[in-house]
Amino acid sequence: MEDKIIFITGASSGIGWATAEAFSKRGAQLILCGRRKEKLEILARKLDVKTTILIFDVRDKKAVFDAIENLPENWKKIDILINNAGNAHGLDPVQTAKLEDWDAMIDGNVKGLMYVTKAVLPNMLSAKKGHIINLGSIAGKEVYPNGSVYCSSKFAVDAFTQGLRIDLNSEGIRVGSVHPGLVDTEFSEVRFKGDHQRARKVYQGIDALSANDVADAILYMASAPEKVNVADLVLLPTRQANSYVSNREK
Ligand code: 8X3
Repeated sequence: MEDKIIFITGASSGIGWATAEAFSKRGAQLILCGRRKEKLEILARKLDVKTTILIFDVRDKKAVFDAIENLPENWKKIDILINNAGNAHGLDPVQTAKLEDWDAMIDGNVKGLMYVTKAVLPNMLSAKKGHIINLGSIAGKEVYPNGSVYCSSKFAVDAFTQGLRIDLNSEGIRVGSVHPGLVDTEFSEVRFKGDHQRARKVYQGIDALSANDVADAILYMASAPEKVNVADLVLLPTRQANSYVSNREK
């Protein structure tokens, strides 16, 4: 990973933060992207490698393209794009869910991921190499109650990943996705809008994955030999069989 340039969205917390740490330990140079400047600055100070920070919300198309087009020349040759930014907002049936929650999920998890990909691609195309790793979810493999729109967003990530892999097949660019099950991060705090008790309950007795576990999987995908593309990786806590079946400690 030495001297490779890695572009990570949603780097200010959770899986994005852990991924930045994991790649920094391998000597990679990091473009840390997110909405929270102070958090990214704290992360950058912690890491012992060259970093640059880009502040944008992936939902803001103009901000995404401006930030990436204006990267300094020495940061433009991105080797690996890790499309991590994304969130769940609410866990509600269609009939009572809030439209603004739907917009946030579709605009961020789907359109945002597509914008960032489209903006980074020209540099990879001219280099005739690159690697794009998308953060999907088991929510993109099976639909669960009250998750219709979050699951839709992650099904879309899965479909986009597959389509992108087909489109870029002749370009020497690897495309894959990792689909985690329960990962103990801020994810549920955001989904339940700060209802801490409800959020903690999600991870009780399940020995959930940590952000570091997912970062390790991403590092594995990125470190595989050039001829190997880890196309689709589902990562679950051992106690979780799928979205419905888990063996929670009582
Ligand atoms: C996060 C996993 O099962 O909470 O994407 O939707 S789940």
